[in-house]
Amino acid sequence: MNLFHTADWHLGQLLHGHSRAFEHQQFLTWLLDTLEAEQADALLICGDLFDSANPPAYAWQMLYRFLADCRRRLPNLDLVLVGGNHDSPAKLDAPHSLLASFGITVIGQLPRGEDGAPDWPRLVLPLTDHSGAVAAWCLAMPFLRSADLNLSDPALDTEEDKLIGAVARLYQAGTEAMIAQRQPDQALVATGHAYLAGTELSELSERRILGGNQHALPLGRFPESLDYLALGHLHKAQRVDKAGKVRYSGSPIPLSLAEEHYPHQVRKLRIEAGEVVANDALRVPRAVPILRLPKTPADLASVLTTLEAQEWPEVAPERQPLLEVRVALSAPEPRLRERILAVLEDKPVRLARIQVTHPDAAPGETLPGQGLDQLNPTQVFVQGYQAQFGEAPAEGLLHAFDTLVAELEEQA
Ligand SMILES: [Mn+2]
Repeated sequence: MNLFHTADWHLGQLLHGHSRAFEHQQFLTWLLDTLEAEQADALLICGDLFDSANPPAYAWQMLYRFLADCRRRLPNLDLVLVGGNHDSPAKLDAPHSLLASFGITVIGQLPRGEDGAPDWPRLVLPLTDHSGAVAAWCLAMPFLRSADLNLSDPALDTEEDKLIGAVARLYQAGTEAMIAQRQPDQALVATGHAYLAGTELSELSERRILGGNQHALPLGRFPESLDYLALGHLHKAQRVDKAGKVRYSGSPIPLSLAEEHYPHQVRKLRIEAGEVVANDALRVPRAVPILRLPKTPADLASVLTTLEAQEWPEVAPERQPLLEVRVALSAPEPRLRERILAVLEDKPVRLARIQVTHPDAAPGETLPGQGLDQLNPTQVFVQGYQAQFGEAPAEGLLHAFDTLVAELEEQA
């Protein structure tokens, strides 16, 4: 069977105020064509379908249209969607019985039965090949919040970390539930949306989860009998173990400017006679370029010259590159944004972010023994200014700052 693994779509995302709807639609169109061309038998989407718990209506429409198109064009495709830390578990779950009637599995949140035990029949699914035979079993595990884990269970008292212990036990029990049903020559697959120890985080776009990095899940706590663990959460595609049986597919589009250089991909696995015999990356075509100019931060005058000299191909607004401008400032430049926007006016490019660096900045100066809670706003302002520009703020600026603070305090 041909099994596809993707995650972290983040439908509905805005990147510094710019809609990603066009890029997402291009990806979904490509994915649907690819699934059809590659004769996919199963698709696992491992969390963070949406960027927020309350996504805009168009993002829901995109997802549902994709699912409907999948059903129409690939009637036998097994579709498994699990929630991530960005998704609202309840909202993702709301249509689950409707979607189940179309053969689509959605698990927003770990389902439990009336006795409090995990609802294994919902969580453990057969995946079928083109002939309709079961080729693999899938444990459809969503992102696990501490509320989903029975942390008061005395069995966890022996664990060094209760969160890690509870997650490990769930995977163990789920894998046992799969093994109980497995026939010879059927593979064992699981999904997850989690942060595994020893993996590479991206700048700015992944929220810390499950109590933070101290709860990073060790690879060794996942059942060894799994043939593949399809993960979501990290946006950079990466394998976690040496053999490549545990992988993050990564996001299909860059979700921050810093992810521009990632090899955005979906994974395609070939499973034969209960074994993963091939596991390949299929690169997602980039619909919109991200440009970071200049390559290294320069002073404003030369940045403006660089931008002026740049040739921008004429394209429709939604295809225009997203631009990060990198400026090195040695003095305050209050009209920075206006001056950059003036050069870019009428050009087919979208300004996403201005990254300012201060080459003359003194290395982080905070007074010894003083935390933020021991300083008043003016002291913080003066220190921040000094750290950035190497001198005290001018009298007039300081006065303006004090006036602002006074106004705010009055309002409060
Ligand atoms: Mn994510």
